[in-house]
Amino acid sequence: MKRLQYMSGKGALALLLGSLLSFQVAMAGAEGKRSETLTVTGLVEHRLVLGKGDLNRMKAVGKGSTAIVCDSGETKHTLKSFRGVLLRDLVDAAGVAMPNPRERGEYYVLVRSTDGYNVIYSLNELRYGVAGEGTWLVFEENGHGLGEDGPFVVFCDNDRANGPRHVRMVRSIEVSRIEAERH
Ligand SMILES: Nc1nc2c(c(=O)[nH]1)N[C@H]1C(S)=C(S)[C@@H](COP(=O)(O)O)O[C@H]1N2
Ligand SMILES: [Mo]
Repeated sequence: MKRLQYMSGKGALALLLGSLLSFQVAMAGAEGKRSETLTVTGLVEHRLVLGKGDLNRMKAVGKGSTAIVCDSGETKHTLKSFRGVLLRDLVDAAGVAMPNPRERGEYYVLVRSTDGYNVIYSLNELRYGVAGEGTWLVFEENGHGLGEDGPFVVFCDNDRANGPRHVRMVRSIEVSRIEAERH
């Protein structure tokens, strides 16, 4: 009490700001752990921000091991057992905003990573093609988080060489449309 009385107004303010700041840093640290989220955005009916818990409550499936093969033919990595949801189910959960279904072939899904390695999947192949049955958003490998490849990986199990469309460090998925010229 006495110390506070003797403290200048500025000193007390600094003390207060200092403790507020360390509190905020602590919160940001906790937030950093909690904010491992995936955003589904763009031409959607509901923008989604999903954590692993939300993904687990969707149609999450566990799968066996898959080799990730570069276009050179080299196996870069082997995904051990993994848990994921189909990219198609994620897109359907957000709902594609499509006023004119005749333009369905112009829609695509952009998978964005934090290091700028981005990949598109067309909406039609996800919905009607074989790629759709095997394009996974992976959120667990071998029962654990994905570590530095995470928080999420997307890849297509049905691609002949699945390395090029394998995306590590995924944070967002954007639905878009090519505005093709009409002739
Ligand atoms: N975010 C991100 N994902 C990426 C890449 C990358 O540079 N950044 N490289 C791709 C390439 S060329 C291949 S072959 C595979 C390799 O899988 P790996 O990174 O698990 O070894 O990841 C793909 N995914
Ligand atoms: Mo590659």
